[in-house]
Amino acid sequence: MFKVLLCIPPDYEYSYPPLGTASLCGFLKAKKIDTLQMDLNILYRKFLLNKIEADFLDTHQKKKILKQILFNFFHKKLKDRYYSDFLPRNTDRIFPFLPYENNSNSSFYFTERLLSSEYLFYYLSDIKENTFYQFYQQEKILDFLDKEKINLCGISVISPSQVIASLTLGFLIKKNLPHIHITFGGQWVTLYRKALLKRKKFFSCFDSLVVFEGETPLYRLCCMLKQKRKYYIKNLIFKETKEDFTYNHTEEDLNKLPTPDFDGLPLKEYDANDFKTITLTYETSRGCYWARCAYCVDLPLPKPTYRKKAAYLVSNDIKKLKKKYKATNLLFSDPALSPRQMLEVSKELLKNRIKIKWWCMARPDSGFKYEIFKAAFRAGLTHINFGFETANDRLYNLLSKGTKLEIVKKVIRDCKKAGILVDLQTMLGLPKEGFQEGLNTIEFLVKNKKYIFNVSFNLYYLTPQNHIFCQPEKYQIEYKQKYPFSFFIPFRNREGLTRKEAYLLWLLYEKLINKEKTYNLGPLESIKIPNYIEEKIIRFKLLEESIKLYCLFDTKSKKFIVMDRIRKNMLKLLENKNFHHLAKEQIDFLNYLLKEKFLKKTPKYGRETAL
Ligand code: B12
Ligand code: SF4
Repeated sequence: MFKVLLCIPPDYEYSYPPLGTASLCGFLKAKKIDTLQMDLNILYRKFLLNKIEADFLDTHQKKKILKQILFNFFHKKLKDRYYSDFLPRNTDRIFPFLPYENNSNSSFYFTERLLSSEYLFYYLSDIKENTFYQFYQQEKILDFLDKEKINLCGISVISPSQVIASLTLGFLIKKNLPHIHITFGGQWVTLYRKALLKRKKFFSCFDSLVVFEGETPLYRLCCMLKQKRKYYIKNLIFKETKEDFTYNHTEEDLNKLPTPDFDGLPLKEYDANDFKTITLTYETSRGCYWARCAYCVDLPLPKPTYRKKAAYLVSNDIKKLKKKYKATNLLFSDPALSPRQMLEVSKELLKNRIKIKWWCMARPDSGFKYEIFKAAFRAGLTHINFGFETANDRLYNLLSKGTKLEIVKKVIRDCKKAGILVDLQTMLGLPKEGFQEGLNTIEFLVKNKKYIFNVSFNLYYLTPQNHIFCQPEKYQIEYKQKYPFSFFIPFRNREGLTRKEAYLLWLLYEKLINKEKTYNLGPLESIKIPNYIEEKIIRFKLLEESIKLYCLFDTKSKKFIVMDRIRKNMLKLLENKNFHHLAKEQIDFLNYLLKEKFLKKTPKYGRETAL
């Protein structure tokens, strides 16, 4: 019997089950192909969690601090390894400005550099240094593949942070179980298909690549392997293939796609889920009905055709997902849910009395009316993440956003009025954005704060294959892509804000919005560390190195805070008499404590009490 294993390699985000392999799994199973699915990303996190020595912390708490521990570990250790230069450092002039906190061996930074270095293959098979290799060995992944008699192993590479782990796995399987066909697919493979075609050496980690959408090509690949012969399949690249399928690839008819199949994924272990919630990822459309924003990061050129699934089919799928997986929540991963689709899907959910909570991403489009939001709210829509970006009509025009500030205002008010939370994705440092325009954005956000639940800021970063990347002259930017696999491309905004100015504006917003918190702290003479707060040590061991982190642990509430290098200051700080004499780092730390609710406000006296 022909058997397929689809895996999600580390390192990726842990909040939601990714939809790519689930969609492929549903498709292959509907075609009677025996298919298994495995989330190695979640397993790798467990592998790392086991390296934390702190018996006073439970798994949930360890998960919460893993990122910070890894950050510290990679920041302080591994300074004299052969790959140390590829690890991002805080002193680097590029890394601190990237919108990712990951500074480890899965960071975008490390990935793009290692991929272009002579050490790549050495690292891939370096059991002493490659933590992914160590993980696969500990998990006995080869034994599993062998025991399950897998014929085709599909690796889903969504993000650059999964690339080194994917290549390591591919290399390992090809060396030890060469009869297994390995194929890589996913957004990363598609984005870098031209660069991959030039790296024939990489084919020692896989046999084929599937670019663009994967359902039909993967099924055809299974048929081809079963027949033991080779023929031309659209979207499928072998070592000898020359075509990159940019203008000649298949796209699926969404109405013909079966319900995604999440079997095999550890649904309870994704961070958006707990013992009461099961959140799944689901799409009602592919491509974007607008598809024109110059900075678009989600859908690189060439843009996929916009296709939506009929609302009654969406509702059938959701009914099945509720029944099979006890799904309580859904993330609609459509890059931008259209007003019409939102309304039609909501009507179907209401008609069929399907109770589920969902959230989605959308553009502030004039088509969104209060009535649509109201229907969607009744159908379970809890919040919308809007691509807001800026509060300037000039920039909306320049970037082909197809909206106006007046429309944005109305959309967010209607949304809030209907009971749906408004989340605004905002960018500062856009091409040609002036300082006054940045201020306008901040002013808009502050003035409209009662309608806005959350603002997510980004300093604009240049990514491959969008209109800004393809027309640097028009957008007055300068860049040089040093590494063929880079995702963030350092650039100069010739006519716009510098990174520093953009960052300053962001800080200004934080100060204005957190005004009370920042300035009303008052004297701190009353703060004493209560005796139930204990100082504890967390140890983390990896690659024969170890680090110690200090933490304050509240033995009553079981809350803790990792302090590390600010430990000494912290102790002094809590005894300090006057807040206004504190150094900036200390103020930041205090604000952090406030944010994390380690300090509770007592408004009556305008003072803070510890924990
Ligand atoms: C929803 C979404 C999210 C959600 C949920 C993610 C999740 N767990 O599901 C949230 C908001 C949490 C998120 C977060 C991030 N995301 Co995101 N996200 C998306 C988005 C919009 C949709 C993903 C989706 O569900 N697609 C639907 C599925 C069915 O499509 P698919 O995964 O592409 O799979 C198809 C094909 O690629 C292929 N395929 C996939 N795997 C395989 C495997 C094999 C073997 C084969 C043959 C084929 C194949 O077949 C599938 C079916 O056709 C995409 C953009 C997009 N349009 O896809 C970005 C995208 C995946 N995200 C991206 C990024 C960078 C991030 C972040 C890192 C961003 C950030 N600022 O932090 C974080 C992750 C944080 C982290 N620590 O890693 C990038 C990845 C970059 C790249 N191409 O290299 C994308 C592509 C957008 C982009 N271009 O920037 N994201
Ligand atoms: S609305 Fe979103 S997905 Fe559509 S083009 Fe604009 S940025 Fe891209």
